[in-house]
Amino acid sequence: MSLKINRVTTHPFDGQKPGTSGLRKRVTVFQQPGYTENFVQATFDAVTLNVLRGKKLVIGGDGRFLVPEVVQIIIKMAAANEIGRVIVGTNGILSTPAVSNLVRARKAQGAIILTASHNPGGPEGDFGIKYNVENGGPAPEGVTNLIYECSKKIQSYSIADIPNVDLSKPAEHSFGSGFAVEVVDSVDEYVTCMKSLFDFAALRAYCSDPANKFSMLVDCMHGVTGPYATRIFVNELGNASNSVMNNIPLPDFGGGHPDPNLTYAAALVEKMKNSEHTFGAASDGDGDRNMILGKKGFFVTPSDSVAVIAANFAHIPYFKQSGLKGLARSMPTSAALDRVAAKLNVEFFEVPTGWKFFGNLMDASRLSICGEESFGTGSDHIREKDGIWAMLCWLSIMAATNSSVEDVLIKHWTTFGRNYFSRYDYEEVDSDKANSMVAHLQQFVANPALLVGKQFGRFTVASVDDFAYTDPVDHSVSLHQGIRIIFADGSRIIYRLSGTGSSGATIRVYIDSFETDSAKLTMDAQVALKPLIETALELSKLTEFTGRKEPTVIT
Ligand code: G16
Repeated sequence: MSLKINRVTTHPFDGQKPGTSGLRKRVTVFQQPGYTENFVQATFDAVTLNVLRGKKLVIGGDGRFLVPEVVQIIIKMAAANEIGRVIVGTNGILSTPAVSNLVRARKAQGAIILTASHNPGGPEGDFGIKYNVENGGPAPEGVTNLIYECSKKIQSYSIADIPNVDLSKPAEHSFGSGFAVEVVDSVDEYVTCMKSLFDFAALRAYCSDPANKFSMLVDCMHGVTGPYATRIFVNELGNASNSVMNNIPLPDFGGGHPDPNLTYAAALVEKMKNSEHTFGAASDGDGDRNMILGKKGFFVTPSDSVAVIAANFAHIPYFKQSGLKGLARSMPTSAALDRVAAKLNVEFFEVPTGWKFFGNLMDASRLSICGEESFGTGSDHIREKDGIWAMLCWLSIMAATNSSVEDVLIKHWTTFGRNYFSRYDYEEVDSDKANSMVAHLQQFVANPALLVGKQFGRFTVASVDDFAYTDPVDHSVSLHQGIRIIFADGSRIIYRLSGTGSSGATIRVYIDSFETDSAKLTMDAQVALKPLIETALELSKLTEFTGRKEPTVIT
């Protein structure tokens, strides 16, 4: 029996251009009649004909407001667009890493992820839709550009006349002759994957041995990771049930901002300061970001975290077996990882901001571990960054070396030197003002002689450019990925506009400075970087252009 398909007339909406990671807008924007359907149809138009027709599509969301309704819409539109099978998590919930894993484990041809990541949720918050390709990673720019082109030309969308599917428990639902919906447990396949990468028995022994005085606290920030963290850290590794906090996913994340950094995960930092927990961690709304803390809230920057994981790769069974193929970081991420790559003598890549840029390198077997300053760390086990994976890496290193987080990091700095790093975010700046500031900085790119050779305290400008990247695998070129002022000693100031905000512009200023003096390895980063931060603000005239005196977030 064939399904009844309705073809609904529509008109294009402005601005359906995917950003750094999918289309992210206010919930109220997605609630406009036809807005969500248009973007989903544009996605299918861009990819179904040659990729998805008759094949498998994974759908999962981070549990935020609007996910249940949009999952049902996508299922009906998938049926109408002749997709063969939809694999969806229970209640439509899957973390972003779990989606990536499912695509790969089940050999699906693509996925739609419903998340605005770390952006707040609820009726007044943000929503997002992102398309991932058959390697399990975010669609490359060629695909997202095509989706945008389709969104500008759309005249109608197709939706099947089928009832809402019961997503409350794992089951198989068939419709007509060629369409099925498979509801799967949201956590099972992901746990299987983690067990294949880490030695769970050794980790359980480490966590539960009183001699180690180990105690952990993971803040799920009411995002999607609650059920994953509880299953892994409590049920599998035997930690106390209160080792996981805010572990019930909520549509509005409990009114919080589910971004695991020192500002928005302040509750965890406070609890760590006032307790004897030896390991702290937080993850974001969709479970791909992570923050690592040691005793009393000792902070590990994401740039250091990926460098430490890479330097200790042999303590992680997956890498011990498969070896280390190569390392990579996004351009604004500190150069701590570069030093590890040089020491281990493995290939190293610097890519633009955006996890999608790592996928090609992994598919070409040239990349094992990568990370970004934006609290993203991951490996080629999947094609998304993976918060819980990063926590398990740290646990594995602590268990294998019987060291605290602080000891691991200080030993790393002593061996490699320390890259002091900080990022200043100015959120929801008026877009015209932000663009004027960028135009001002572009003068230096156009005419580097204005700055090159100039001295700012102990820093001499060596070069100025606007970062461009040529993918070593498919040779695609990505221009305008951030303005860099590079100093003679390798220190850097970088300016970028975020591609993940939902209103106005977010200006990001990144500061990276290398220190080898053993007496200066454990300074407060803000103190160590003060002169360079002041130079960054002076050169950009940020306050003059935007009126902002203080950043919204400092990491
Ligand atoms: C996304 C991307 C990351 C990127 C981050 C910040 O993360 O996947 O690769 O680093 O945004 O991007 P921007 O600086 O443009 O805001 P997520 O966790 O938001 O999906």
